Amino acid sequence: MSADTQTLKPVDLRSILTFTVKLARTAGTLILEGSQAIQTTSDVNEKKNSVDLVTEYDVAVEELVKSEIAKAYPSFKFIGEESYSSGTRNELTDEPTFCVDPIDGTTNFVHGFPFACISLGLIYQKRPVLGVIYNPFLDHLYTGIEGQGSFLTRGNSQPLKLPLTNPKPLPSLQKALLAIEWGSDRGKKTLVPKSDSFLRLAGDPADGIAGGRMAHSIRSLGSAALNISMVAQGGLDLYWEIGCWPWDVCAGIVIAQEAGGAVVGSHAALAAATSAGSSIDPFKVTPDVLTGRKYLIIRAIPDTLNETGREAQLRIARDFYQTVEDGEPK
Ligand code: LIP
Repeated sequence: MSADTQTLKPVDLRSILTFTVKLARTAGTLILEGSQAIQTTSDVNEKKNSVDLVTEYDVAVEELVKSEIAKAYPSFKFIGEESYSSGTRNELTDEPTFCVDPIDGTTNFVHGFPFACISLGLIYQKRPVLGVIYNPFLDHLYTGIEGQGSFLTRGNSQPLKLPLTNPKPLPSLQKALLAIEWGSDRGKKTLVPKSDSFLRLAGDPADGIAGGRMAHSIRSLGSAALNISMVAQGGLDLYWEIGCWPWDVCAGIVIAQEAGGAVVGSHAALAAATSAGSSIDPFKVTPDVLTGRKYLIIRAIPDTLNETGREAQLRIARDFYQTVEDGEPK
C-alpha cells in the first residue's frame, strides 16, 4: 500500500483480496459449525418481526471478521449488519471501508437450506471496489476486484471467469429467468404492490393478467448476495429487490459489474438518468444507489447488430420498471 495509507492501488486490492478470501473461508467454517448447532437449538432471535431472523452465529461471525480486519487493516472503516442492528452508525467516507453481511440468507441458515453466505465488500472513495461472497455449504467462492474481473471457484477447482458462458441476447422479459425476494416487510402496504408486481412479471397477458410479461419464471435464493452472484455467473437474467441493505449487495455489485452486469438503483434514479438531456450514467453506482435499498441487477448482454449490450440492459431495465411497482423500504 502506498505511503499515503488510504490510497489503494490495483496491487493493493489484489493483496486485500488474498486476505479477504482467507477470512471468508475461516468464517465459512464457523457458519457450517453453527448450522449444525442451530438445527438442535432454538437460539433464533427476531429483529423487527418474526421473519427478520438473527442468530448468535450472525453476531459471532461478524465479531470474528471485524476483529481480523482491525488487526490486518487498522485504518479501514467497518460497516456490518449486526453492528448496525446494535446501533453503530458509520458515515460513508472516502476511506477504505469493509461492508459486511456475516450470514446473508439467515433464514436459509436457520432452516438448513444450503444457500447462505458471508458477503465481504470493500468500499473505497464511496464506491464498491472489491467483493468476496462465500457459500460454505456448496463451497462456492465468488470474488471480484474493480477492473480486474470476477471469478467463481467451486471447491478446489481453478477460478472460472464470470460469466461462465458467453452471454446470450435478452430480447425481452418474456425470455427472462428473474430473481426476487419477499423480504421481511410483510405488511399490506408493502406486500400487496410487491405481489402485484410478481403477478405481472409471471402472468399471461392473453389469459387475464393485465400487463403480464409471462417471464420464463421467478426464483428466490433467499440471499441478495447469492442472487447477484447468480446473475453475475449468467444463471439468472436479473435480480430486483426493494428493502435489502448495502451489506447485502456491496460485494455482489463488484462481482456483477466485473462480469459485465448492470446495476440500477431506484425507479427515480433510472428516470433521472434517462430523461432528455441527462448526462448521468444510468449504471453508475453512486453512494445514493449503494445506500438507497432499491436494486436491479441485470446480467451481461452482448452487442448485436441492432443495439449494444448496454443499450439492451437499459431497455430491459426500463421495461422492468414499467412492469413493477415502486415502493419504500421500511
Ligand atoms: C436477507 C437478504 C434478502 C432479503 C432478506 C434478508 P439477511 O439478508 O439477503 O435479500 O430479502 O429479507 O434481508 O438478513 O439474511 O442477512
